[in-house]
Amino acid sequence: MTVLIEIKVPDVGNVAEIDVVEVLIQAGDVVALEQTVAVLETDKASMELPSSASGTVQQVYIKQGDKVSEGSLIATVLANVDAAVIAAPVEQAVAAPVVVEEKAPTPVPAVVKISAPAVAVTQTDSSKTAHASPSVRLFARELGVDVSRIKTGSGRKGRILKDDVKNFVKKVMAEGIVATGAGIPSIPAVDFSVFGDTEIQKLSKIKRLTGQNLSRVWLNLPMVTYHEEADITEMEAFRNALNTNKAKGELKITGLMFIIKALVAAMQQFPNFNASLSADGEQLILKKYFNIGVAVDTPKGLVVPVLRDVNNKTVNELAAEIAEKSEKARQGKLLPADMQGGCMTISSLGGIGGMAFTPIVNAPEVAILGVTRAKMQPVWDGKEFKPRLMLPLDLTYDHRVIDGAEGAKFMAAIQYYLGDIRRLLL
Ligand code: CAO
Repeated sequence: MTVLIEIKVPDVGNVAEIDVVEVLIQAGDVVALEQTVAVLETDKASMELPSSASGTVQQVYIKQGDKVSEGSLIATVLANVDAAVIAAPVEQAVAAPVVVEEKAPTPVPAVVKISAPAVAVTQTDSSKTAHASPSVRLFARELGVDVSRIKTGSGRKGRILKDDVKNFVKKVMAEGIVATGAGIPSIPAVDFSVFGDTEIQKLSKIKRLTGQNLSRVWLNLPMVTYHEEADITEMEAFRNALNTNKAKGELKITGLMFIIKALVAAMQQFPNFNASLSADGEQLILKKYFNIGVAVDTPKGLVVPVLRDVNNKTVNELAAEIAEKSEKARQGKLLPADMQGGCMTISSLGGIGGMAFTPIVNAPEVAILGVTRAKMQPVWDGKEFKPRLMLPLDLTYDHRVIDGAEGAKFMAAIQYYLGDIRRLLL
């Protein structure tokens, strides 16, 4: 025997007007018991209206945007009594809907705030028009997601499903981490054209990658920069003598080659500088090889070719290798392998100028040596001022690995070797 069952709006507690947010059935559809047939919403609550029988929808009496009240007819379902399971007497075929309390906007969960700054975490009015069921809305609210920001869902007719909310969060987290490093608030966008003419230039790939890497290091490493000067008067005299004796076309020696040698000698004395922290921060990996990265300025941005086994190379060999690699770098011909395996990096701005700066560690290395322009200065020797060529040095280190005293001693060692480069032979 078949019976016609009426699905009506149940008692939702003295509410005169209930909005029909969504109608999920149409005449001819086969519905199952408890299947959601419509989504209704009041000022305070949102509910999925379940079917009180299984059978074929004969007629639907509402459409999206309608206003209904308790007892309004939603649809009729033709049910076979033998086969159908009827949840309530036909007269009151209005099984209690799942009511989801519409609370005040969910407070921002801390985890979402940290990892996904770009997500609007407050419930906005526009979210009410999003095509999602109350349970999905509730789920989204719990994650601090404004469902209206999910443009289309993967459900029927673009309906937003739980998986769509999850995917949205994953995407925003990934973007947030890349863009801002650790979920810190991003810099607001400004329309500069309001203030005058502007031109948009795309960042080079090197600049974009360097930027991401530097932000990552900046956010992960507690860094300290220690400044010192080395007296390179004698070293400079030796270097000039070397260069004067060079034949035309032979590579000139710059101070950088001696600085690299002095740095490696100091690293041999202080092995913690030739190390990396394990990813979990629990162990120090000490390296037995001495590869030094040299920051090279190129038209497309900063690159760091690595000079290998510097401890076994002569100053002339280093000069040739730096010339070759910096040329390759400027022509954009360095291979990834040329830039891997560094133990410490030198960033020398001495050819340009400067008094001091704070270089950023090229992690997972634990320290970087910055160099700026050497200058003749009056230096007090205990009896009188003498003109000395002083080279400013800046040592930035990862304070989780290197403590202040060790940093100062390491710098003193570099100073010592540069003060008299014959000490490098000892
Ligand atoms: N004090 C005084 N003079 C210096 C000096 C210093 N600290 N360092 C270099 N000079 C002089 C050199 O002796 C050379 O003089 P001459 O022309 O009279 O021979 C001149 O400056 C140019 O040197 P250079 O920079 O070409 O050579 P270098 O060996 O010192 O450096 C390289 C090579 C590849 C490191 C450099 O060319 C370079 O690219 N530096 C930029 C690195 C950089 O951008 N760092 C910033 C990183 S943080 O954003």
